[in-house]
Amino acid sequence: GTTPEQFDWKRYHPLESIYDWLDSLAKKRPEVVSLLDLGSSTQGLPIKGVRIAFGKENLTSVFVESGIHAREWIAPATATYFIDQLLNSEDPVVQEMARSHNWLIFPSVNPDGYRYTFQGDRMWRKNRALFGICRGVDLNRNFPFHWNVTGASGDPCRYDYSGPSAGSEVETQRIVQFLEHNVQSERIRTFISLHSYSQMIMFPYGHSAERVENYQDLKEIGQLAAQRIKDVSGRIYKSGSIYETIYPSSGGSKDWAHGHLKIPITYSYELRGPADSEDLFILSASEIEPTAGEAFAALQTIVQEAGKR
Ligand code: ING
Ligand code: ZN
Repeated sequence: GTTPEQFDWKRYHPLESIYDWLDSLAKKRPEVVSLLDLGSSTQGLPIKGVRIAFGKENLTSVFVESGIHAREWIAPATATYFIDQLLNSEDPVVQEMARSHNWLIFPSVNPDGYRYTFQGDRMWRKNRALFGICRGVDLNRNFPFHWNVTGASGDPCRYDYSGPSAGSEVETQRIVQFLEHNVQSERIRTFISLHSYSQMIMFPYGHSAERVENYQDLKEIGQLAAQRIKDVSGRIYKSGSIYETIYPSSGGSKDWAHGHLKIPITYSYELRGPADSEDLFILSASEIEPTAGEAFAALQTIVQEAGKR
């Protein structure tokens, strides 16, 4: 592992290094950064994040959930990059954005799975809950909103197992409880989840073709965010609803955040995968900075545009 001083975006870091880095930020800048812990995972690991608040009152908050799928290593790397930019960027536009919102950022909401990709199977996706001879619930199929209606499996041996019941998993419950308790008090208006790979910026729903009430806004903001990425790096990201852009899938965190919690601005990123490789989840570490950089540029667009509507 690395010490917090050595933490960087030139390699992928194991869970302990990410958590040590979060701890150190809260210690170094206690007036701005507070450490959050959603509680323990199935296997007893903490689900840590940070709250970044520069002190102004009555701001709205942006919530970032990352690493729900263990093998998508670029997601926690990107979430930590967001944290670093918000705290340390010298760009006045970024500083202004950082100070005009509060930020709740959780780099690895599936810590058991993430740890297992470093110690056991690099291609593990789900959590590590045990079901007879197989393990793991796909936490992005487990949220209690139109649960298990499409694009999810009832078989614990499959990669998209939705779980024994809606919201059955400890990790899902931790996220649900935190958001239910804090959505009003923190004025959470924006919810972002980070995945890989496919180069997409998607909004709800995944469970059906039904259009959300602010479909037009989400579509336009998504297109502007994709255009921003094209301007920054030349990469082409597609934008649209989950259902129409990637595939039908139910029980995702974002369907719940929008449909149940009524958080208006909700996006999932599918970040970069390698151009050609057998394993599209294995993105070279040299691509962390460009991938996270373009994602952060798109986040600026989302936050700015959301503020206008
Ligand atoms: N893709 C996502 C998945 O869970 C997705 C797509 C995102 C579905 C958000 C629903 C909500 O399958 C990957 N690559 O994980
Ligand atoms: Zn994913």
